[in-house]
Order: sequence, then C-alpha cells, then structure tokens
Amino acid sequence: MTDLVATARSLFAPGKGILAADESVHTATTRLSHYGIATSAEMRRQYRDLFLGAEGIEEYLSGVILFSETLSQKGNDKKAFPKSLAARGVAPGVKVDLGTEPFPSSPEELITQGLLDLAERLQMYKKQGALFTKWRAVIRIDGDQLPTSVALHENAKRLASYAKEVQTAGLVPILEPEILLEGTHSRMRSRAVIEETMQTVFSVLEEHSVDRASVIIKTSMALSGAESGKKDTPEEVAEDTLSALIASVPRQVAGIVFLSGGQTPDEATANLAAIAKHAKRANAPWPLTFSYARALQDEALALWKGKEENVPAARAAYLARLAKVSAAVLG
Ligand code: 5MM
Repeated sequence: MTDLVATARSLFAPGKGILAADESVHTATTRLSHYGIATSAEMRRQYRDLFLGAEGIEEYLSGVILFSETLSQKGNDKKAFPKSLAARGVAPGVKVDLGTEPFPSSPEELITQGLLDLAERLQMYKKQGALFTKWRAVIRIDGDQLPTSVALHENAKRLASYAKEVQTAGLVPILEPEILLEGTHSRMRSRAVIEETMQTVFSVLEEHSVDRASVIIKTSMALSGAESGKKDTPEEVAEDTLSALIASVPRQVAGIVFLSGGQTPDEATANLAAIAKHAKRANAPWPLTFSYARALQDEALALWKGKEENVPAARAAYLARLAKVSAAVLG
C-alpha cells in the first residue's frame, strides 16, 4: 500500500499535472471531426502522438491518463506509448470505466458502467505498464430536482467498488465525479452539489474500506452553469470551489486534480491560478493540480488539422499552454 501512496503523491510534483488523453473512440471522433479530421485507429494514434510524443512534456506532466486502445499503440518513435512515457518520467494511467447509461430509477440521470470484468482488465492494463487508473461519474444539475440522492448514491457505490478493486490490483485510483457545466444553475448551486457529491462519495468509500491515502479526487470547479448568462471571476471560483472541497474531502487523500469541463483554456488557467493561490492562503490540507483534456489540447488540435506539416506549430501551442497551466498551479 505504501508504494501506492508514493505513486499517487508523485503525481503532485511541484508545477506538474496530468494530461487527460483518455477520450473514448466516440469522444475522440467528435473532437477530431470538429476540426475536419476523419477518424480511424491510425488517425487516433497520430492524434495521441501529437501530445505524447512532444519533446519536453516531462517538464510539466507527472502523468497521462490514456484510453485503453492507446496502451497498445506505438508512437512515431516505434515505442509503445506507456514505455516511452515512463522512460521520460511521466506515469502512464488508464481510463477503466466503460462510459455511462441512463439510471433506471431516474432515467434523466446517468450511471457509469464497467465493473463486471474490471479485475481481468486491470491485470492486462498493469502488464501494459499502467500505474494508475480513472473512473468518471457524470452528475447533471437541473434546478433543485437533479441530481437525486439515489443517483448520487449509486454512482458513489460504483466509484467505491472501482477504487477497492483497483487498490487490490496494486494500482492508484482516480475518482472523477464530474459535475457538468451545462445548465442554467448558479455557482452557489454548483458549490453545494460538489459538496454533497463528495460527502456521499467519502461516506460510501468508508463502507467499502477504501484506503483514502492512495485515492486521488478529480473534480469540477464551482462554476455558474454555461447557460446561466453569468461569468464568474477567478476569485469567486476559487473561494467557492475550495469551500466545497474543504468541507467534504478528508485531509488524508493523496491529492485533488481539476478537470476543465468545457472552460476555455484561458479560463481554466486563470481559475486554477486563483485556486492555487487561495489554497496556499487557506492552508488547504491536500496537494492540488490539473488534469485537463480540452483545455490542454484544443488550441493544438485547431492548428494541427490532422496534417503532418502542422505538427511543429500545434506542439508549440500545446507546450505554451502547458507552461501557463504549470505556472498557474505553482500559484
Ligand atoms: C470531463 O472529462 C475529463 C476531463 O476532460 P476536460 O478537461 O476536457 O473536462 C476527461 O478525462 C474525460 O473523462 C475523458 O476525456 C473521457 O471522456 P469520455 O466521454 O470519452 O468517456
């Protein structure tokens, strides 16, 4: 267990964070087609290589969450992606949930699947070089009606079963109960839902005897809904995000990472900088860093357009964003 804690803690090296490069085939297809890029396994390999093969990422990245397909693919350097990341001191991780489905007891809400064959898949991912894993639950806010406590509880139960299974297999679990940005809700409502979600998750983790010390929490920031017509200042976001997390996440966890959730790269960077500063002032008990997908990749994807000749410009934009996000997390 001590090794797991050390692995989890190593993901919070100063100024470093985690790239979420774990888009499923469906999400990767949507992302790439937005930039006019047709998808295939080979095109997804090139897409991953754009971000994983860039020289110098180890200055900013402690780890990368990969999609299972990428674990068995090779970069342009002919090395398996997990091997080439590990050789540069970047820990390879893998998304292990199998996506969401409507929750029968409340069909407007989603529950995450993937527990059935998890134990066997973990053994395979470990052999392929994964050191940590991620499971995402999706929580939607709709007025005071959603989320329901029954859906929160079911997602928490699955996060806890996942975490227990992963620790037993000797891997570090990242638990990501994402509160969606979509909606008309206020920042206060987002803050309250983050707090309720984390409280539910930690009470169920306790029932499942999950060791908190090697658990990493991946969370949304407290933000007004994308359709609320309100833009929050970074100070407002920092104050409400940290109030919710300090009230609900035990001090023993290995750390907390943030998702970008549809914020622009500049918003996700400015909000993270304010959170990091506020956390220092408030003496927050856990280390914090980023685990962004879109906020780290979108600028580069817009330049790349699937063309070899655009790789240098796309990578330069990606490294420039990594440098800004790394500076933000240093507060
Ligand atoms: C919320 O999505 C996670 C963080 O990405 P953003 O920073 O863009 O919000 C991300 O890790 C997500 O879980 C993966 O991309 C997998 O998503 P899908 O929808 O493919 O399961």
